[in-house]
Amino acid sequence: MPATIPAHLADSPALPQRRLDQLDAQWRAANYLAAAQIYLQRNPLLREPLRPEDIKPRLLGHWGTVPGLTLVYTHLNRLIQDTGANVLLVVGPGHGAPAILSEMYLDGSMEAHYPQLTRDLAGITRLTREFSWPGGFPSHVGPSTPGTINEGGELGYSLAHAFGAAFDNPDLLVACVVGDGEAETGPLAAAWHSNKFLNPASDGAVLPILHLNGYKLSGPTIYARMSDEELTAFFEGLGYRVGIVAEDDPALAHQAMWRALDWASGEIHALQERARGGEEIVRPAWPMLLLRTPKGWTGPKTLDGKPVENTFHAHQIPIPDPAGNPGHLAALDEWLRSYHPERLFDEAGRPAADVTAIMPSGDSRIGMNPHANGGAELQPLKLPDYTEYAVAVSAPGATDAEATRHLGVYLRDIFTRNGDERNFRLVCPDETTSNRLEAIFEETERPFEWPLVPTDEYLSRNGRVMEILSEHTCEGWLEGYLLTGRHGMFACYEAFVSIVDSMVNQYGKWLKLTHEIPWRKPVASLNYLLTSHAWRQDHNGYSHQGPGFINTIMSKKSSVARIYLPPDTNCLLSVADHCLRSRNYINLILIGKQSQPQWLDMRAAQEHCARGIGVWEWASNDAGAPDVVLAAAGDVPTLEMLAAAWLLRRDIPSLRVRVVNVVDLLTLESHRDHPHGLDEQAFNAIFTEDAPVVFAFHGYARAIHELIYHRPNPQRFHVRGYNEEGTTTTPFDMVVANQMSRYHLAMLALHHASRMRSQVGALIDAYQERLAAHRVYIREHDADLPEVRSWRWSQSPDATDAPASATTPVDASEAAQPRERHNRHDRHVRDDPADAQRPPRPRKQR
Ligand SMILES: Cc1ncc(C[n+]2csc(CCOP(=O)(O)OP(=O)(O)O)c2C)c(N)n1
Ligand SMILES: [Mg+2]
Repeated sequence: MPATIPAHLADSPALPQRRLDQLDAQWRAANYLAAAQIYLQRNPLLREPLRPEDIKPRLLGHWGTVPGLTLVYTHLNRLIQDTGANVLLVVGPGHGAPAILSEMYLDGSMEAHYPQLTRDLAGITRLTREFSWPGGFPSHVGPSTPGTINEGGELGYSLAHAFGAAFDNPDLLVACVVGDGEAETGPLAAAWHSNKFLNPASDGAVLPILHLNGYKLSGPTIYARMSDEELTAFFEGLGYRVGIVAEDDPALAHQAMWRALDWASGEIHALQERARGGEEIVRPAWPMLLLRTPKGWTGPKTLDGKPVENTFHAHQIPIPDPAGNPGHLAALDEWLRSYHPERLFDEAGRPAADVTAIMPSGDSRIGMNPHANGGAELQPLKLPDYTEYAVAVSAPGATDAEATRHLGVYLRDIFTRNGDERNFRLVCPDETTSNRLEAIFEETERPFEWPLVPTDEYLSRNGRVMEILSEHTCEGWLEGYLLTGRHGMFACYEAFVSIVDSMVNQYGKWLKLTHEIPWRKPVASLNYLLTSHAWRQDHNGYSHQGPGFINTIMSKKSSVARIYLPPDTNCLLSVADHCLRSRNYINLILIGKQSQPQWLDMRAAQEHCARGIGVWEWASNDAGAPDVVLAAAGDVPTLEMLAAAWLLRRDIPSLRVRVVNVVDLLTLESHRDHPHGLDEQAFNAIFTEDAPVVFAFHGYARAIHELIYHRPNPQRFHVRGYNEEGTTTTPFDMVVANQMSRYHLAMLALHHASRMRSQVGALIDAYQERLAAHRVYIREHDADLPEVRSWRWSQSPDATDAPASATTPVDASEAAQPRERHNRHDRHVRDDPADAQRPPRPRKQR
């Protein structure tokens, strides 16, 4: 089998001229309509002479990529018509929306979704006018474009989306146009390796088409300047079989493209037949196409004496000023009429028979492919009863457990229950075992289609846990999987999920827009499970500490964003069940994988999670009127806050302390801004209107200030969170370094609880002394103080519990030195400049 299409072409029989002419008619009609969308606000078929007033006031759109995209689309239509292929098209250069809209207009897919876009003069007038027009169609392919799952604005994600769509869709052929500029991006570069994960027996096929039109926005592309030999070697090295279509004569290009698609389709079927017949195929060599056509092909060759076609000048608006420059108007007129619109549309403005002759019908049309509107296809997951996975908690803090290990068992059973449907996948950058989810591997494994060796673990040809050390690819796969109507979860180290910040920005926009498009049905939510989080990077240290993804998700539309910080295992199970049932959200779940005390039995966890926030009465002694509220969001903050409450109850029992726990972070926001936000009454019932609040937070403190800024007396919230202090150190030293330790929190509470101020000096000194002892101890023992390690919640700490200053004897002279050295971390709370600016406010009379 020759590697390239030109060699393969030589001995092919001639193609039928009539159908080639029809393909060309469709292609020219689509190109014409695309140019008309960019330029014309009236007179769309040039039935009158072109005048300046026909030109849109603002010329917004991308011409350069269009003719290549229409060539691909036209020929996929031919393939569908001839073979019945079930084709989903993913368009990387989505800025070429006019190409896609034109084709979908011509085959009636647009009219099926937007009834005003009739296939006649009125419809054409609307289509051309509404493109890049306020309230009309955006200039990029996106949620409002039928048949698409890829927002083409931010380049780089097409190929990962395409593979995500193909997983577990054995009958689907996903054709994916990759821009040669787009191919330079990191995410796209990693996604070529998706072929190592696509099983020819149980998955669909992806046909990548690298569109080498030579240029990006203002410069040449790397790939286009590589020779055919270099590109062939490169992609064969990646495991593909390479077909090349390289023509700038349209007649020859049609023949080459026709043959290229027949070749690729034949290769795909041959692979699938072998695999589906039971053969184990190692290194399945899927076909891909290199398509070399000029940028801005069939557009103006020159303008004002300078070349346009086949240069980057063709990228957007090849003729910039037809309304103001008569020479430009004439050039546009000549260009548009070169397609002969009078032959492509009849008197009534309907596409001519030849234009639509090679177009599929019904759901076979690319614009009508049901997989592109995945919500309409979505089957709910069969979820086990999560309460059966509960950790028994006889009393708060009595049991320790590793939350994700328990979740792993629950997820394993989700894989089992949905084994026939094959509609659930976990994506993860090489961390499933590290994240302690390995119970999943009792049911399924990690797929890999390249050679396996006997020492591999949990690797098979057909697993459902998608591991590649590319967060971009994980995210792209999952997005493609979800948007085609399936379910999944992305388990990731907290610090490194920020690699996909930009992708989740785009996904959030996609979801926000789909809420506004009636025909887009809700898809399963995008669920992140972030474990291995900032506070417990005991051996990885500072580089692995970064809780900023919370801020990323917080910035998303309230119709989309949900953030959960379950404090223990039973809460995690409840939250996970909720998220897997939900639709159209981005759910962020944050919890550590380490063994930690468990606070709530399942019934209490269910109630707590249903409310999202609550007073933990069992830890409070406020008698309805707290001197101070101690709030926490996150597992480590919850532990420290409970220990702080315990210290205060032990050491100053007359201080009235209320303990609040937040699972659903966005309950803190106003109900006016977020549907989960508490109303004033509910918020004040928890936090009061005026009591000082000490808040321990998993992430950056400012996130809490942002959420509560409009609540009564927001300056009474004293938040401690991750403050970019850390290293490879003990767990307790992390909270000390960031001033979120139990001692820091207790001192903050003492400082702000004005009723007790005269009595707290000695206690603050005692807590400072424990911090000094901590510093000495960890440097000597490489472990936390015994009093910290062995601390457990007890309902009534009393005098039998050793006083804070005496739990571990430390030589006072030893303690003094490090205190000097490390006071950067452990400044007395009263030295904190932020708090110095906020004197405690006088309490209101009740
Ligand atoms: C990640 C990203 N970076 C930059 C841009 C700005 N941009 C829009 S189009 C474009 C050039 C794209 O070139 P290519 O992929 O070759 O597409 P085509 O030539 O088909 O237009 C650039 C850089 C973008 N949309 N996305
Ligand atoms: Mg290009």
